[in-house]
Amino acid sequence: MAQDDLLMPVPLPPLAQEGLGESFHLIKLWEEPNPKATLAAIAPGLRFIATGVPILTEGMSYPITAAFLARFPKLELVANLGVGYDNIDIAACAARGVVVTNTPDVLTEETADTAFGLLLCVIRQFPQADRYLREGKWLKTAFPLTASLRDRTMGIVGLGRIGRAIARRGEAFGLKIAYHGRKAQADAPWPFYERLEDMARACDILMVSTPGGPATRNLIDAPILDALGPQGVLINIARGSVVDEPALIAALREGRILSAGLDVFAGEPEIPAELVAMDHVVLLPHVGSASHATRDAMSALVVDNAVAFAAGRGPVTPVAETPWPLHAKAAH
Ligand code: 8YV
Repeated sequence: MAQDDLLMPVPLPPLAQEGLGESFHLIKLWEEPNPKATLAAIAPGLRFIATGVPILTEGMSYPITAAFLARFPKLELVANLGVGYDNIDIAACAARGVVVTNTPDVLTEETADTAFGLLLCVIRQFPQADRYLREGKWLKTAFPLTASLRDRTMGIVGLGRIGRAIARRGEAFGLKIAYHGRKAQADAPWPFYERLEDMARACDILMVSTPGGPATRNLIDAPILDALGPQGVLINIARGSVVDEPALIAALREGRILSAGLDVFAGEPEIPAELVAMDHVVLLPHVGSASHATRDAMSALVVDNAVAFAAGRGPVTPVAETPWPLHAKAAH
């Protein structure tokens, strides 16, 4: 039997390519000699797409916009590698009866580890201390004393799966925890702040672990940073779009907050030169989930979603906006 086409607009990890290649006729758009002609040829009948946020795409970016979706009248599934799916116009998918899946859970602990590692690096200046040693400066004098994690309160912006995993780590390190989000969560033992500014004022670490997209764009702006204050530290492992980057740069330059640890940036992989020039911040190249084990698990989940869906068993991890089976097209 002929295999169904599955379009991969951008390169996913090898394991995802191999796994999908076993069950589908995989169309790797970046390898096509004439991608435009390929898209035109497959568009009328295409049912399945597997994609990911630009981080893995070697400079390529292929957002799944409403205009892009409109080209595929028979599309049923967009399987996304990543828990975040702000690379996909989710409202357009929902309106068209297209199911979107993501890769939750399998990356929760890895990303929480990254967040906590970044926090420790920012507060205790470990990357700076490493540079200091390599530059031979220790031979002259000891590395300067740093800020401390002791007696701090961490405010978590977005208490989802990753936010909770970070909160657990925070408790193990003796931090006080608070959180802000759309609503209080009955089973969360930590103080809830309805107003982000109030939480920023009450804490000295702001940990951003909220989804990206229009609803959270520039949520962390100048007033929030000022509320966080001169001893305050901002950690962002979510999406660059959540932080007003020029406002953050100004706050860092003027000492209105102490420091920042950033794994994500508004225009990544391009980073504002002002940030790169600052020695008191810690910058990571979007490595939140970037271990072999976790990326393998994410790849396997993308494959499981596409294979189960195409076999009529339904997606494994559909996103909230396109629930299964309520949402999907009548055919499934
Ligand atoms: C990955 C991520 O970097 O899951 C996410 O939302 O940002 C990270 O896990 C990304 O998904 C890789 O495409």
